[in-house]
Amino acid sequence: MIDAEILERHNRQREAAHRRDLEYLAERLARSGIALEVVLDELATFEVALPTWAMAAGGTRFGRFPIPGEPRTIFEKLEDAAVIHQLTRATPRVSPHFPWDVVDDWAALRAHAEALGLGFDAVNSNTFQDQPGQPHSYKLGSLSHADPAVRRQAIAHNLQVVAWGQELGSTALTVWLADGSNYPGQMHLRRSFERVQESLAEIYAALPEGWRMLIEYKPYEPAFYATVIQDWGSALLLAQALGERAQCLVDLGHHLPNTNIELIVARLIGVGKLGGFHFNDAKYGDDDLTAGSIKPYQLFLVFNELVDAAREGVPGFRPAYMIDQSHNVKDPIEALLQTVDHLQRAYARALLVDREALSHYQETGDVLMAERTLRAAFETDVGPLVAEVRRRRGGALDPVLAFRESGYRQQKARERSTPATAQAPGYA
Ligand code: LRH
Ligand code: MN
Ligand code: MN
Repeated sequence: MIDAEILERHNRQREAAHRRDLEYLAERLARSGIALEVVLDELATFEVALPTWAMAAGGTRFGRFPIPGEPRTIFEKLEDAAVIHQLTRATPRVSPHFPWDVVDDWAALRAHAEALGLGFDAVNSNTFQDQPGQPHSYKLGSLSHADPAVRRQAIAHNLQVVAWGQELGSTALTVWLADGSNYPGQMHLRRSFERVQESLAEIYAALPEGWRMLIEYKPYEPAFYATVIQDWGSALLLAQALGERAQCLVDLGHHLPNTNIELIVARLIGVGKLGGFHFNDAKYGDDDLTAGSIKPYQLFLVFNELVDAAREGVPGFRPAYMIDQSHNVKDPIEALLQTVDHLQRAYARALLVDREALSHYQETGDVLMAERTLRAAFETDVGPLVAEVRRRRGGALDPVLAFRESGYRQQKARERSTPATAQAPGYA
């Protein structure tokens, strides 16, 4: 991890300016009747899980550009995750993806994570690629496949992933399926959905006590004509058919352009089926860009729904916050540090919304003032709030700069000299 002295020096150099910025913000908030300490306390509760598959340089189907010092194993990915947690104090868990993450010694991995102060979030299964030595191919589907033998193999893999998750203390299984068809006629549209439901029911029935199943939808890719779990409606039907412990996972990149994602979030909260998020951002499709980099207002509006539900105390509301990104051109650690900051800013802004006023304007039909209430929160510079929460918890005032000052990547480039094998969607 990063030398404590480097981190202290980083914070010391910025402390005076930070204090002035924070005092100014505190004064501004006080004028609107908002107590700084209350917001800071709520902001400090925000945690988001890091995906193991985003720790090394990602790629597209056209190529991948490895960077020196990227992690090669789940052990090394945890080391990098620990640095992100050290600087942000907001990422205490990692979400593994199997079999991309290869583990021979579970006790050693558990001990390694514990020594680094990390735990594990939802485990992800992968039936969208064939694995060496497996008897059946997923080319034409997995849990939806017409051949029961393929479905059995895919179910067995999911059960295996749950067993591995138990080794790590995880309590959720995320299922995303590439199942679908590229051409009309290729797949029976109704039957394929029924088969997914039956297969998921077998996995659901075998979930250990206290586990949740998170069902992730996506409109297209790699199935370009029809995807079996293509939208939140399909995911919701499955979650409702399976039972209370099955919920929907919203990956922000898994919507067609202009979809109102905050409305979907509100609908899912309304029926107790918002299971969690894969945070990222997109301009066109499943772009897996840094959360908040393209549509920061949308991210804020999503958090606005989350804060609204939390304030109201909606029963059973406890979405799992996770990141799902691919870092093709940024250093993955820096991109993730930036992502966590963006997420915290969106959350902080949502915490500043004057909900009483908003509700009044909604009830009285004052459209302009209702919108203005949201924008007032969105336009507040919450940088000092987010920095202060990090500082109080022992993190960095400016995580990206602290990371650069530490020379961590250069040191890893010396230590991790053999290249990593790429494991992420999109390329061989
Ligand atoms: C599919 C997806 C899903 C996978 C991950 C690698 O596009 O979002 O979450 O598990 O990418
Ligand atoms: Mn995802
Ligand atoms: Mn995706």
